[in-house]
Amino acid sequence: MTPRDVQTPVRDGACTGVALLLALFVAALVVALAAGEAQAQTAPSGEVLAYEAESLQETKAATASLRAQGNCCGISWSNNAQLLLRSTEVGDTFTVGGRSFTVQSGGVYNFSAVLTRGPDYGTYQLAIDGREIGGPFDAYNPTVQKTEPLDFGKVRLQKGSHTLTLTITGKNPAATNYYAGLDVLYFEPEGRAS
Ligand SMILES: [Ca+2]
Repeated sequence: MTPRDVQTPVRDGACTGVALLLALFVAALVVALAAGEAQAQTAPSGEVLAYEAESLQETKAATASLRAQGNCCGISWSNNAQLLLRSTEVGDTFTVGGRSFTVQSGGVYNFSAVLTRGPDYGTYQLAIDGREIGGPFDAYNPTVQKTEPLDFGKVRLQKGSHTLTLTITGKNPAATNYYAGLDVLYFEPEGRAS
């Protein structure tokens, strides 16, 4: 018996087999593409992490009134709210984060934040995991306004949970109080190029 003799009677079966293999190949391709998409979505590289300040949990009791404040005063915040500290004196502080502020991939991040300025806003210092980052920020402005993302510099974050602390350090002479308002925090993974 030659190979050709064998092929002829099983042609239908061979066709079915080829169709089955093709179907399996297509299915595998779809799965591979889907997996590729999932990886792209979760890849930390180049992905900016954003945390709404008003969604961060208090991990150390604030020394003044701390609450989420909805849009007001002509301002529309990210997620329609900001985290407002109604401080009345230097030294007021709060710490937020913990499980509500975690990163999945350790590394160096460029930290920037959208903050609120106003006539009754003071000057404050931010710290991440207890370490001061950037200089004191004077949040005084004659009218209430939302800033562009302000650059606070680089911070190394290990995989896991972290904290953000705000401490009132003073106020502009023109400011009528020591309030502080945070809208949203951004952490951009530092590029590996260069
Ligand atoms: Ca917000």
